Amino acid sequence: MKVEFLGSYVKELPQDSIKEVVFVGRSNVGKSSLINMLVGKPIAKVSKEPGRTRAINVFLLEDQIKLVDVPGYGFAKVSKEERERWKELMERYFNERKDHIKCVFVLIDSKVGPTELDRLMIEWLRYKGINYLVVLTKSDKADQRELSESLKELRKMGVQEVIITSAKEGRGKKELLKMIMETRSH
Ligand SMILES: Nc1nc2c(ncn2[C@@H]2O[C@H](COP(=O)(O)OP(=O)(O)OP(=O)(O)O)[C@@H](O)[C@H]2O)c(=O)[nH]1
Ligand SMILES: [Mg+2]
Repeated sequence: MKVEFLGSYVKELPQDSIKEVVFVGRSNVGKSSLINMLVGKPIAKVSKEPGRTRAINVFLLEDQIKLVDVPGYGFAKVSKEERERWKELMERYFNERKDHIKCVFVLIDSKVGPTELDRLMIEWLRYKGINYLVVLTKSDKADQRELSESLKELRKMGVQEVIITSAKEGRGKKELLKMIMETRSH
């Protein structure tokens, strides 16, 4: 799979009109790992400590669609200023890139289930009218009961369609890639 690093953005945002899909979610939920699993190489930095990714990192897949890795939310040890900066960057990103964003993948830990911040994220995307899809991560770490519980919680929030993934085991790769590649031409 052809993949290319296009850049890291902390202030200025991309100006092109290439379609993109975005990976959002709690810090440490597995955004960068999932991108690496999908493209088959360690192109996005995976951190041992949460809250490391401070910039928006952009990758171009097959010369056609961009994968966007954004900084995670909900990391307790982040200062108030940092949180404000994150919020400002995200709002600007979604406002400026709205027309180019084909889908936002909202990553949620299979074992933990949706947190309050995930709820807010989904509410906000609905309010903005941005297309999104919930992706459960790290399924290898959750047992059947935990997985069902997470799915139940999501259904309560009105989320019916979910893709279950594990970056470690490659679960969900085909399904998600198919979705991304189908997205590119619309
Ligand atoms: N067991 C298991 N561990 C995973 C999986 N995906 C990610 N991890 C681990 O979870 C930790 C965080 O992964 P990242 O991919 O850096 O998470 P992130 O969401 O990009 O984190 P930030 O950039 O800090 O927001 C790392 O230690 C990964 O090795 C998975 O599918 N299974
Ligand atoms: Mg990351």
